[in-house]
Amino acid sequence: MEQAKQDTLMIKNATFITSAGRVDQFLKPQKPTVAICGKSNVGKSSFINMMANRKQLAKTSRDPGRTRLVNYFDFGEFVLADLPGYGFARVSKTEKDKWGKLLDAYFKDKGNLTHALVLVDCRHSPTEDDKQMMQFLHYYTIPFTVVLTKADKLSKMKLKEQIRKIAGELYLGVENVIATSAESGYGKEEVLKKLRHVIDVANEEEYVEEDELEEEQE
Ligand SMILES: Nc1nc2c(ncn2[C@@H]2O[C@H](COP(=O)(O)OP(=O)(O)OP(=O)(O)O)[C@@H](O)[C@H]2O)c(=O)[nH]1
Ligand SMILES: [Mg+2]
Repeated sequence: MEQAKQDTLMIKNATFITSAGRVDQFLKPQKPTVAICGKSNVGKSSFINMMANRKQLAKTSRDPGRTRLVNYFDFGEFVLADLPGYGFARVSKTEKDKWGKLLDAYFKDKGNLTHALVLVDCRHSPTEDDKQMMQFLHYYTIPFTVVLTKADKLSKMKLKEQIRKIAGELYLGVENVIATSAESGYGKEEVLKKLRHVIDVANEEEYVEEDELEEEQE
């Protein structure tokens, strides 16, 4: 009998794989890959640590713009790619262009990239950079979910209001916006459920492609 499908994802032993600072260093993971994107200092590394249940898997800092590489992590059923943060005012134009090119190249050759989580601070409206990021994802047809960070900074009431407001500003339904807190672990379950679904869909698509290939060969 077929085993009942789990409705949530279990993350047991998340480990760091490698960093890539150049296009020729990008990995081509066999597993479904989930990219984490967001402004510098929004809480990407903290979010990754929360999901992994490890304090220091991804380096966090008070000094924004630290992560300038694509950092890959093995999360068991999927690979997580931590993308360099954008929108940091204090970096030079050349540096910004470099990041833009790196991100562009990353999405263009998307391989097994099946979903992106775009992190946005729950206290603020999405910036122009955030919106551009989402246009990028639309352009490369990469489905995404908006993950609001630092939910512990707002009251329950205010948070609910912000979820509606931010979803509206991005023309998204509220079901595509998940509020989280790396401090308290709030929202982690909801993200795990979303990822469970995303990974199941990616794996099913892969089976379909394999079946089609077999039919062609017959
Ligand atoms: N209160 C609160 N603070 C948070 C949360 N998540 C992150 N922070 C803080 O926000 C700051 C930035 O967090 P990081 O996780 O390093 O952010 P990042 O997006 O990885 O930053 P870069 O890699 O520099 O782009 C740190 O001081 C964190 O402690 C959260 O859920 N709640
Ligand atoms: Mg970081």
